[in-house]
Amino acid sequence: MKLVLFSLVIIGFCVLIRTDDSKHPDDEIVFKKLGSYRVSGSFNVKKTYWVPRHFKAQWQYARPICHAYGFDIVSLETLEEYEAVAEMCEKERDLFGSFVHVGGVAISKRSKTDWYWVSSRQTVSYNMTWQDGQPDNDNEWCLSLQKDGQFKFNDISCYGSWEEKFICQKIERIYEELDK
Ligand SMILES: [Ca+2]
Repeated sequence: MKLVLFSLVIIGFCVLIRTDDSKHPDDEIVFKKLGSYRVSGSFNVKKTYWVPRHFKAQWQYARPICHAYGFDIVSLETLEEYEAVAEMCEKERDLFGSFVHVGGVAISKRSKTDWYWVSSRQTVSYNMTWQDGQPDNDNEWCLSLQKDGQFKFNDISCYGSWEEKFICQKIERIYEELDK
């Protein structure tokens, strides 16, 4: 009888530990593939885009999390790519809260007319589609897409911004094309 009780206590303890472990903040984040895009001007490079299914983070943590999973934070290099990704977000609208963070920052804190992508270090070279009244606040130097009607740009705080979904990217070569 004592042995049975002892075994039950041990089993209960193990179950308790397992339960605690599953709530650990380092639990693996599951990403959903948002879609893919063939890089214009290139016939053998495409990008795939990934969004955490259930996890949200402030802007400052998005890139390190992308890196931890073998991705980088998304860069929307051309108007065509922005439009393609905005359309992908639209199709998965329910995945997102009010915003989805992307990897753009202002070049200078004195001016918010020029922006660049942290993962490619390329300047944004097209007319960005901003939500009404954006960019606005002086302490907002990082980019997010705001889901308000369409997914359009809004400048947000890099540190202490809202916890939101974010888009990671992976650049892949299309080997089938290379073999032809
Ligand atoms: Ca803003």
